[in-house]
Amino acid sequence: MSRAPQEDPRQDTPAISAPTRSAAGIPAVINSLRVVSRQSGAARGLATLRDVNQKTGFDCPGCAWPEGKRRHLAEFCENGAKAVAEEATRRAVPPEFFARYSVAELATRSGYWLGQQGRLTHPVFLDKGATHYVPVSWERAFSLIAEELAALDSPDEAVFYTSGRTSNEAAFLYQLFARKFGTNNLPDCSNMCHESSGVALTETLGVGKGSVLLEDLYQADLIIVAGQNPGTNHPRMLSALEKAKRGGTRIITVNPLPEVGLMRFKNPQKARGIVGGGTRLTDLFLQIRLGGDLALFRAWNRMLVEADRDNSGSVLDREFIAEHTHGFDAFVDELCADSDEKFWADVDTATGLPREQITEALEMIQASKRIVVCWAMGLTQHKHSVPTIREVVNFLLLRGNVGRPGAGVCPVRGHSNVQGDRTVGIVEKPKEEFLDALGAEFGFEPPRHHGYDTVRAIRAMRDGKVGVFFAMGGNFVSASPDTLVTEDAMRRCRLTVHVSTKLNRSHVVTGARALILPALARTDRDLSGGKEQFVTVENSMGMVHSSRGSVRPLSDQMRSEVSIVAGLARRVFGPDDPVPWEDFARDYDLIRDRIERVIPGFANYNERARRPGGFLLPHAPRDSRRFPTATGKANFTVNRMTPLTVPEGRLLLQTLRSHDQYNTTVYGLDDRYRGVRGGRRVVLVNPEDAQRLGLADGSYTDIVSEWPDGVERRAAHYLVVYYPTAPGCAAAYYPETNVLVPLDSTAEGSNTPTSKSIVVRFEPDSGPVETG
Ligand SMILES: Nc1nc2c(c(=O)[nH]1)N[C@H]1C(S)=C(S)[C@@H](COP(=O)(O)OP(=O)(O)OC[C@H]3O[C@@H](n4cnc5c(=O)[nH]c(N)nc54)[C@H](O)[C@@H]3O)O[C@H]1N2
Ligand SMILES: Nc1nc2c(c(=O)[nH]1)N[C@H]1C(S)=C(S)[C@@H](COP(=O)(O)OP(=O)(O)OC[C@H]3O[C@@H](n4cnc5c(=O)[nH]c(N)nc54)[C@H](O)[C@@H]3O)O[C@H]1N2
Ligand SMILES: [Mo]
Repeated sequence: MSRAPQEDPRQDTPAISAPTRSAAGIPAVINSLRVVSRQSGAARGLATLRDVNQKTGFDCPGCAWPEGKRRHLAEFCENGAKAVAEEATRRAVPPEFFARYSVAELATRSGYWLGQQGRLTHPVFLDKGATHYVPVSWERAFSLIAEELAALDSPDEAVFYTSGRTSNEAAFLYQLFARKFGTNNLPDCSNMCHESSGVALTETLGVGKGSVLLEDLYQADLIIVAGQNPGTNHPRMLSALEKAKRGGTRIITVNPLPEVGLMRFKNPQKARGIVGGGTRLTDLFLQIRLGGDLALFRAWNRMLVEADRDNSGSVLDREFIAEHTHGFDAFVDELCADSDEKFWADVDTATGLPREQITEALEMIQASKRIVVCWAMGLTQHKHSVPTIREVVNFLLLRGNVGRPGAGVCPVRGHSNVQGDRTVGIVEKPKEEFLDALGAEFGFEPPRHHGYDTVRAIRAMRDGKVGVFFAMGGNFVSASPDTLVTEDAMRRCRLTVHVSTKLNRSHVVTGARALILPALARTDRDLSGGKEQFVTVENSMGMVHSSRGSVRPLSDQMRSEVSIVAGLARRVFGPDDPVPWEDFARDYDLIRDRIERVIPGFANYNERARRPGGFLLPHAPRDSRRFPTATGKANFTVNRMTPLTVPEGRLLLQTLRSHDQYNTTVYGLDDRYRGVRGGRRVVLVNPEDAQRLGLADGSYTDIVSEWPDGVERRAAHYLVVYYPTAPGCAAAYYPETNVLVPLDSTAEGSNTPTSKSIVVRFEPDSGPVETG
């Protein structure tokens, strides 16, 4: 395969200082105001910030963390402010930009540079063999797509990807379009994100979503935060944890890294937070090895079962177990099968935790009537993620910690509407009842066979089985694993289409022909059909609420995602198609009426969406301890422990987010809390490991991933940073290190790439990569 041009990693020159001691506070305020005024001009930026997450404003395009009841004038969040500033920027990428830069030239630029150019303003087209994108009309763009779709041998040769910012209304129309076209090939970012949570929770509790509300966090006696860095990725969660703490909740943090925000937090909302030393959030920090969580939860579970035996049944919630669960005996039998010696030897290897800490945590657990477990990518992106999360459920079931106040599962979702997109049908493995309802509502027979998830889509593209790749948002090329394989896969398509707000690498590593279609974003005023429209989104806790943009779009050529799908559908299905696509684009209420008829839980959608704060979707385990599983009960599961063995001279690498990025969108080159400035190619290594491996602090190295398929995966020119991570583990930023994640290394049961556990070795810095 011929490689697409790439940036030269040597232009990246990070500087390192000590990690900070607390998160947020004044530096966070200053930093975000700087970003806001640089991007949008101070006045436009501040006016926009005022509207974030207000009852009449737009939903923050940052994370999916819910808003509290009493919203502050601007519930302040540094990274929310950055997300808004990037979106509401006045910088534009007009057609002249594409006349100036060839696609090959753009491919040598970093993702950061591409994103910083500003908002996409006009539809542009790259023809076969052409060197530059040229402006194209919307009608011509739709015709080009329709022609390529019509030329496919089967609808399954088209792939329709979605990223998680798309509104419920646009997502519902988009999946309708794909299914009417004849395919369930609807991979989404969830496949790389919380899929493991969805799979594990559906199997055990019957609903693949979290079971707690904000109130539950405040009422919990204990919150366990495992595999999550909220100080950077869900900053508003820290305010909730702080509030819980003030009410007496204790917090256990499980993480290979001592993430600053979780350790100590200064609330920028409050004078107390801004001055003073901040609140100590974490009561007990368990510095676990990567992938050790299954062993940890199994250890706690075994200890609880044993304590229950010793204390004549007073430790477990026997009544709950008898009435509401299934599989308890089989679970206990397997859990207690190994000798103490064997069991604890495995726990020691997998977790690396001192036994006293596990016991200390157990005491806190036993002293707590109400427990919530929160998690994110640290639990979902491993080979054993599904069993790990099932074991978390076992842990909660043992003491009845599901379906009552102050207790439950809290998978903290990423993209601001990734949960809503799933709810309204963005899923490659749809349920029969959903397809029945969709088909009945729109008078067609939806395809029944399952479609490709993200990894399977890449394989199919690589193998020449996909002609058209269409993306509703996102940055497929950079977000996906095995970058070189994915880039090659993308280039084998006949047509690649991106509905986007900002320029990214997926626009410059393309199929034979390519289109970029500029979409309105969350912050933009949407006047589709000549009237002001609003959309709805669902947060991480199942609240659906409205979002109304207020910023004037940079060009009248930008269209809403709803009207893009509607326009394309009319062109593809022709004037006689009975679905009223134009009406939908003129009045989003009509789409909500249809969602209400197809998807349970949306009764009076239009009315309730207009209520301040929106409405809560039903969740049977949370609401009434009903568990819509195959057994009709909450299922205990058997999850055997298989500690990962890393060969001598190798480390386990996790790929994670810096403080200055939103997934593949890089806001800046600093990771303030971790003491990294001005660059991103750093690898954080435990000093003892580094010395053993002969890696000097501040030296440069190549990272080579080991996977038994004979392919060399190398990330060149990384600065070694001695850092207090768990022994045997290393960390580096996504998406630059996605080259190291083998496509076929995925989680069992969810097929999520194992972005948090890659076996790597280090080799001398190999010099610059070819850039042509
Ligand atoms: N500002 C900002 N906000 C974001 C995003 C962003 O990029 N920027 N992305 C959004 C999205 S899509 C998502 S999914 C979320 C991601 O939110 P996070 O999951 O917090 O994101 P990561 O940076 O991947 O961090 C993973 C955390 O898990 C820890 N970890 C890794 N492996 C393990 C393990 O095996 N066990 C344990 N116990 N811990 C482990 C890491 O040390 C790190 O603290 O954030 C969302 N919000
Ligand atoms: N190695 C590694 N890989 C990972 C991860 C990891 O931790 N490690 N994390 C995974 C996770 S959790 C996720 S969620 C995925 C993220 O995968 P994606 O969701 O595909 O990636 P993003 O970087 O969020 O997409 C950014 C692009 O979306 C477009 N965009 C932004 N807002 C809008 C909008 O409102 N409408 C439209 N149409 N377009 C918009 C912009 O053009 C922007 O360039 O990456 C995954 N990949
Ligand atoms: Mo995500």
